[in-house]
Amino acid sequence: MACLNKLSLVILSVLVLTASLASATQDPELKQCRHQCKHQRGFEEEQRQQCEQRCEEYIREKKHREREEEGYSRRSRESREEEEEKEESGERIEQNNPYLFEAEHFDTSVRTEEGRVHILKKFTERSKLLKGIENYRVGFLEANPHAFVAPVHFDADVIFFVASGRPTVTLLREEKRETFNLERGDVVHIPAGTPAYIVNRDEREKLFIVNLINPVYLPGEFESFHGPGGEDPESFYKAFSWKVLKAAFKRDRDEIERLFGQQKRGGITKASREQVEELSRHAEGGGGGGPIWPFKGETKGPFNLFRKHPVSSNRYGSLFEANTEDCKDLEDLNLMISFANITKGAMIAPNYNSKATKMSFVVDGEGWFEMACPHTPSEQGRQRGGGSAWQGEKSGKKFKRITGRLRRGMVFVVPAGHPVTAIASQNTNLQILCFEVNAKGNTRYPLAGRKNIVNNMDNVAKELAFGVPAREVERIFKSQNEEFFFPGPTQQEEGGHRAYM
Ligand SMILES: *[C@@H]1O[C@H](CO)[C@@H](O)[C@H](O)[C@H]1NC(C)=O
Ligand SMILES: [Cu+2]
Repeated sequence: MACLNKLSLVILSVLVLTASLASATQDPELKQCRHQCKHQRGFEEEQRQQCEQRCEEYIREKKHREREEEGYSRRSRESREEEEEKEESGERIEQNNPYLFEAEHFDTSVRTEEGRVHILKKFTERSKLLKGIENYRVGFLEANPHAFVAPVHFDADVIFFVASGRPTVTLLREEKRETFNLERGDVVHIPAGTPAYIVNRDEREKLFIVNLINPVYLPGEFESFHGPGGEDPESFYKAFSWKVLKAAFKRDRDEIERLFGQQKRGGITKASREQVEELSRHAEGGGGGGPIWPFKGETKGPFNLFRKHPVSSNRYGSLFEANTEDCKDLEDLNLMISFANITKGAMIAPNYNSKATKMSFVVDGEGWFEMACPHTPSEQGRQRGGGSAWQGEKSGKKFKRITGRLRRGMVFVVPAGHPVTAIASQNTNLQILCFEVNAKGNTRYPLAGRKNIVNNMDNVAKELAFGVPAREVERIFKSQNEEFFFPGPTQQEEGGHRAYM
């Protein structure tokens, strides 16, 4: 008892002490808290572990609180009630769904008054099923008008997609400096180790950049390295000894100390109008000003996804795509980037990727997705519309329906071969950016609509596969004439039960 009291006292003082140190970067609080647990005199191993556990719980709680306050993950009361209702009715659709991620699955890597960076945790922390994309991370940067993102390099290849705002990105490549004035829809590759800085030259619009990160050293893990700067973000120059710095710069310690002691405002700060103008003046132009699509092979540098003709478009939506044949950077990274703009109330054709695994980021809007997954054991059939022949009672193989509501800021993963569809809500377009890895030679197979796989089958094969005359197969598979975007399910068609939206 006495021992427990002592333990909680220590923890309390650790927390109070560290709470005052709370700052933006990769949770110094947690580090500090753990450190103190480790070096607490008279702690047994077990007590130490308990202490560390409490640290983690505290940080988790703190993060949760921060996000709640921010309203980033705020759900309307209504949708929560719906969810509960669904749970009661036994359909626990969003639970144990290892493919869907929301605010609580992101870590904060930078947060200042001018902006923030959040990175999704390593995929394999969530589920072994995501091992195939272990070496990729997804994140986003949000920053105010005229915000400046401090010079940094990563031990990772980074792909930026500009969802809003007008960033000027400068890359320091060997002896050359390359500056690009980017706009919505621009995609740029920052090769591993390349120092880069960004300013949002828009006066009114927030900058929102979605990024894909491909670490080059530790699988699935990467670090940011700030050199030019001071104390916050801390400069890596300061890790060297004074005698080394003095020799390297040929200046005395005082001067060096002064230079690296100034900047304390954090990784994202505010620039003045003049500074923004100066930074963007010598730009080479962004993807918008670049070569006209389609450009082949040798092209490097930014390009704009929306300047290319959509690969599919009708009144129900548009699909933009850049693949490994369009651009050298994408070829090198074996990556495809696509953007689906699904009109409100519409849906994307159920389809699957032959080789590529897709990490989808909801840039705007609401809706839901459904995916067939053979990897998790199917629960006893389905409550609704039960006893469907699709479920194939007799075969051992069962597909589980993976589904989840989608909102701005959420991520979902679609592994290769998995049939999937997404549906926009009745109120807003659903806009999804997809990073598709292992993209070389990928084919997208539609499962419904004009070009679906069944239409392409021999009549005899249709009869054998379905056990009915080919005509009857065609009645179903030739009825939908649209190609890739269709009118979505409506509430009436849902057959009496409540629609998700
Ligand atoms: C998505 O489509 C709507 C029209 O349905 C359009 O107003 C909007 O600009 C499109 N968004 C993008 C990013 O292309
Ligand atoms: Cu699966």
